Amino acid sequence: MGFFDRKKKIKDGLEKTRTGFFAGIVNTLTRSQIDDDLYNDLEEQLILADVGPDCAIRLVDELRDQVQENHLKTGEEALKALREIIRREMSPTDDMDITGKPAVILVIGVNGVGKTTTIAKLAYLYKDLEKRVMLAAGDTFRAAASEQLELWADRAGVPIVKAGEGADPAAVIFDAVQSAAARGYDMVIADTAGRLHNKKGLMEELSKITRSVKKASPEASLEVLLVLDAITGQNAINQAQEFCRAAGATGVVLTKLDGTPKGGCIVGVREKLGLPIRFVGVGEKIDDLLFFSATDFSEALLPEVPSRANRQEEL
Ligand SMILES: Nc1nc2c(ncn2[C@@H]2O[C@H](COP(=O)(O)OP(=O)(O)O)[C@@H](O)[C@H]2O)c(=O)[nH]1
Ligand SMILES: [Mg+2]
Repeated sequence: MGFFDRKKKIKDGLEKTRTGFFAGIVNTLTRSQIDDDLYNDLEEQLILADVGPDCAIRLVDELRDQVQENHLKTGEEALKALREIIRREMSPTDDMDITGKPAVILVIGVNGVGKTTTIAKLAYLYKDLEKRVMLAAGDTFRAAASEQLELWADRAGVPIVKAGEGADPAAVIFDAVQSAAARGYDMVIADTAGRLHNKKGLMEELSKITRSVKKASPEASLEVLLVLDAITGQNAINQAQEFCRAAGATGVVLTKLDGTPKGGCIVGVREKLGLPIRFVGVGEKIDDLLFFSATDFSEALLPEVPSRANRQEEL
């Protein structure tokens, strides 16, 4: 995907969020004087945008500090400062580890959040980057889950390893990793069942899967991506905290951002879960997944006010 396509996708994907609460934030910042009322309004709007109460308070505190320290006078300056604070907040400190041979990505999360769809999108995205990708149908709880993934594998044009209903997910993933290693594939992306609400069961299942990945190929790297549904916002984050501690997730995929005005939860996710956001889902189609970029997203959430930007260009 080219630069302009990507920018457009981010903008379109965040349409509801951008034109909703975040437009209110931009308005508040650029229409009023910087005073206590403004900070109060801002805090309220950040909470409405589903950034989360703790995060909203901290963002506003930090903005207040910066306004004082840097003697910011205008709303535009405050807007720019807030954009930068949010960018920093969302920035991952490292890259995903896909250095292994193969690089294994295990996708976890509760039912309905978009795991299977996300796997198809990941396959499509990495295939486009010239990676040889194989899928593993590790959701063996329902036969329909493997069939759904197989349809997506066909669409993305990648092979899939699957087994019958009720098969051991660790065994399916073992087979996929072994076969990928033997055939020189770069990547294995594995589905899992979303039924594991029980912490102990989840932990055992996932550590078994982790062991079988290493057993299948000592050269393999492993990322565990936790998929969260942006429509459920802060609720999803609260539920995810336990789930993610138990599962040893290494990153987050936030899906369905296109379907909610409360996309502010992307800002709170990193802080609450202590995990970097790696990808963002912005639709149901196979190319509706974006690599997460803190810069692109902070700019899309809090765009410059056009009239002022134009005026500055004219000067
Ligand atoms: N609008 C939108 N829908 C999505 C997105 N990702 C997944 N979905 C939809 O969410 C539903 C559940 O997805 P699925 O992958 O089956 O979830 P799973 O149970 O976690 O595997 C499907 O109808 C998907 O089309 C997204 O980024 N945007
Ligand atoms: Mg599924």
